Amino acid sequence: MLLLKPGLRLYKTALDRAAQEALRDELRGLLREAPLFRPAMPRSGKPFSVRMSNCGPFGWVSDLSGYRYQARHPETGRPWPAMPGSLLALWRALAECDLAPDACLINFYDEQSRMGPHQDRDEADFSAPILSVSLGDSCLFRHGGDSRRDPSASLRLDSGDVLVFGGPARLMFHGVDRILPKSSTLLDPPGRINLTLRRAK
Ligand code: MD3
Ligand code: FE
Repeated sequence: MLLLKPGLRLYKTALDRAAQEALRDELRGLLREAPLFRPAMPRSGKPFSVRMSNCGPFGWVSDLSGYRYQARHPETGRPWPAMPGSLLALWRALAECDLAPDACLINFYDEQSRMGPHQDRDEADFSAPILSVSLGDSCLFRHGGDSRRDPSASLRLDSGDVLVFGGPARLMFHGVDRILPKSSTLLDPPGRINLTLRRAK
């Protein structure tokens, strides 16, 4: 484990190749039940370059009316599929939190996708950490401080890496500057999947 700064822990290759393949295969089935959708920015309606889905009791969605957690897929109207047991086990092993996660956002990035700097503050309680799992192509991840103006640093995240953001890192600004195309053979079609386990409610 690498402590990058207070509250920000990096577990390099927490998932080995076999565990990455097993999770990939589980996600394939899950995304048939809850297909990726393309969210839009509140007010402007500008589409995200990332596509999303969720699993667990609640899912994060964004549309013209705002950001929120809700229990159903915005396009199918069905409840989100259950969170895979392997993800719950990862949370129990690494999150250092007694509460279970009740939401898992699934982001899919193609070669062109980005995520601009933002804070995650739609959760009811910031005492629980957020745990992120990277699969597929590597990315350059940017993390800063609690203000948009604070200096930031860039970090390469590779398939199988897990990051835990808690305590003083829970409200830091972060984003994805770019995907490194063809850096992994895990996913077909190629791209990057990021899973973020959260305590939403
Ligand atoms: C730091 N996702 O879904 S994961 C997001 O790679 C998001 O898809 C990025 O930012 C991705 O909201 C980054 C790392 C991450 C996730 C949540 C955080 C970092 C965080 C919440 C608080 C602080
Ligand atoms: Fe985020």
